[in-house]
Amino acid sequence: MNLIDQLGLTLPLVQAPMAGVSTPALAAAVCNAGALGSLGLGATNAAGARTMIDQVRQATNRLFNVNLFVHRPAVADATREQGWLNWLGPLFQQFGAAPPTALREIYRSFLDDPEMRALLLETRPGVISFHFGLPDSSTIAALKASGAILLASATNLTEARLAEQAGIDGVIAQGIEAGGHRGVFDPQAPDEALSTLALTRLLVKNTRLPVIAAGGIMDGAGIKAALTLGAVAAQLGTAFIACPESAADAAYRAALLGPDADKTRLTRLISGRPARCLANRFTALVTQNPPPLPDYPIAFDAGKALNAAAKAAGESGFGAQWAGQGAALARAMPAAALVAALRQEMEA
Ligand code: FMN
Repeated sequence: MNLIDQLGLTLPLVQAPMAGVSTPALAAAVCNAGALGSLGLGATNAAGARTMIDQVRQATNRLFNVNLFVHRPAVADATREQGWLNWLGPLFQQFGAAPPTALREIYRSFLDDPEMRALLLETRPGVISFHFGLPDSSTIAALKASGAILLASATNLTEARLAEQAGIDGVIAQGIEAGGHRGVFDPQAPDEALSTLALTRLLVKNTRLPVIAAGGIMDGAGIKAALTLGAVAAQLGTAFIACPESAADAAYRAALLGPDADKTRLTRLISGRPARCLANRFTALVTQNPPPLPDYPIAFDAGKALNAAAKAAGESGFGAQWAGQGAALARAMPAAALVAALRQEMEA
């Protein structure tokens, strides 16, 4: 059976997991509309994940996807962290606030989270996807034995081959156009910055895995293009941010639907890892000669604190407003209506 039939989809569409933005209500609405809804569990702990999984199950009987961050666990470095806080200090002052006195690793990698592993084996979500890397072979074997279909993001052929060798069932070809964090396994390695088009084709031709194309796809025409390239489905993130079911705040929605949404930037400054964001005051700091950043997600602790201070002073330009290159095509409509519109566009 092919992956789409295994997933029980009536439309080759995955709503991207979006930690902090996707919600159980969004995932359930997408599942009930015939596509694959996803929960982003990367920035939560096992207790938070349990609640979210329960909420999806109360709202749909269909399969859904849960997503984990599998990055190299952060290494604390007090000198870098203090240097970064010192550099951000004047910005905090501008908003009448003081920077935090220390930074924390605000969430754990799945590599370092046995409670999350146990929760997944207990609650048995039907689909589990990985971002930033792969779990160890015993965890992959245990999750597969629990019945889960496993997916992993890849940004180049090497990462896709590692996923294939590890026994992953499908690969998400994440192009440079994509909103949010790049799934690169090693953020210090040179980045080929492959487009969704080139990457999808590379993975279709050079792996045996079903490929799900992701990055810059906003409508039925984009999904059809991905299928023409040989993908079995498309994964859309930015397209779902303006849905009322998402957790995006008012400023994020306004920026996404505003006149400058065609301007996005890939930056490490917000979290410590490369991620695509709407151009804003935070992404503009790159021209100010920033010092070395703390490890991901320790740097994100500072980024979130700066955004909170700015927001409290009425400035929304420091938000992590992740968005892909197609952001200006975003539509503000309920998720079920958006999935129906995508279906209609694909059939046109
Ligand atoms: N991918 C993940 O695997 N896990 C995440 O938690 C995650 N969070 C994201 C949050 C936002 C707001 C966005 C826009 C993307 C996120 N991504 C995440 C990346 C998506 O999986 C996907 O690669 C991307 O949305 C595709 O590009 P598009 O946004 O142009 O559709």
